[in-house]
Amino acid sequence: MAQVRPAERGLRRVIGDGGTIPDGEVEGLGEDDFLTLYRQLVLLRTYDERSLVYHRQGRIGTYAIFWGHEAMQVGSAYALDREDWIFPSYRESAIGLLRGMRPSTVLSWWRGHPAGWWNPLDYNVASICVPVGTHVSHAAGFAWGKRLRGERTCAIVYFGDGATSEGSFHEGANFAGVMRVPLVLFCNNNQWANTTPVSAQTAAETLADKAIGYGIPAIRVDGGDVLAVYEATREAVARARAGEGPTFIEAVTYRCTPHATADDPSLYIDPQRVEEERTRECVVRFEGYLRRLGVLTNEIAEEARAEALEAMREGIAEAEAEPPPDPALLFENVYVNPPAAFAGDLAELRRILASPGETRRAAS
Ligand SMILES: Cc1ncc(C[n+]2csc(CCOP(=O)(O)OP(=O)(O)O)c2C)c(N)n1
Ligand SMILES: [Mg+2]
Repeated sequence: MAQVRPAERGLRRVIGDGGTIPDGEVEGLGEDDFLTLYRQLVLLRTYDERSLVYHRQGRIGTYAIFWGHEAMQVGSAYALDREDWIFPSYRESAIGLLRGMRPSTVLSWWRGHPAGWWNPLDYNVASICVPVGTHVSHAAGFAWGKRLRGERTCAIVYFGDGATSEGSFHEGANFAGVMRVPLVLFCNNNQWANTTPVSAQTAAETLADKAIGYGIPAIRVDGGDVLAVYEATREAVARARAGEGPTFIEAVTYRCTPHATADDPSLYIDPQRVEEERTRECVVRFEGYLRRLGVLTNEIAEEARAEALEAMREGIAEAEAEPPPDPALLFENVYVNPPAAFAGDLAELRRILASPGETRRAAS
């Protein structure tokens, strides 16, 4: 019977604190892996910090900040093979960068521009899912299909603590459990769903407990520890490939930023808690680990940051150089035989876009 093993009720961790908690090791990881993980963390961190600036400069739209979530994304993605599939939520919007996607593509997505749509087959990364939790059942069905075809591929689906209250999460998890689907259910428990704390989200002791009801084994891990996340996901992937079915990973962290750029958490979050949590953020923790090992030098750290900044400069320039999209896109690919009214609506939209002053007058 599936269970959260007693040892898993606490959080797995590998990275110590440089003091009383000693550093652990992950079997099979060498210096090159460490530096790749480090560069990936810095790339995502830089993506996130620059995106906040671009938002404030009016260059991208509303943006879901993932500062502090990088270790969960990098550590888990590193445990996958290139052919494995990733189903991201809006919180993992830039995870495609770890598969070679250009920053301009993701920035275009946040600009609401069609250049931000990609062909999932190019990266084995599905579209970013904005509805909370609906992609859990998509991922379960997809991974089941892979199994039916006899492929060794597995899939990972990312979702938050709030998503575990959604019907589609439960449908997907139940289906995955019953059909022994090769799926990793990766829950980013950042302890907030918009303004709702996890204490008001569920009466369950842990989110991992929810998996047990579906016969899915669960692992609880420190979400700020990139190595512990990697190790947990590697185990889950091995189970999936061995035909043992899905695993639920509850990665626990704390959201130190607004939910998104449209949110003001000062209305509902204790700022002192946030300050404390920020001192334990995931990039600095991994840096400490690497420095204690003697693997990271100032030069490598500066080079990684400079490369990531350059990629972002190029990315925003490329995204802004895209010509405006054709408004006809709003009407295309919806119906095989579009209703007659669409033609008139599109003409009206073109007229409004051609004279924005008139739109403002009409709206006021
Ligand atoms: C089906 C659905 N309901 C509500 C929303 C509005 N909404 C967007 S994000 C969010 C909170 C989700 O929290 P969580 O699942 O913990 O993920 P996090 O944002 O913390 O990563 C809500 C309610 C939505 N996008 N989709
Ligand atoms: Mg959350």
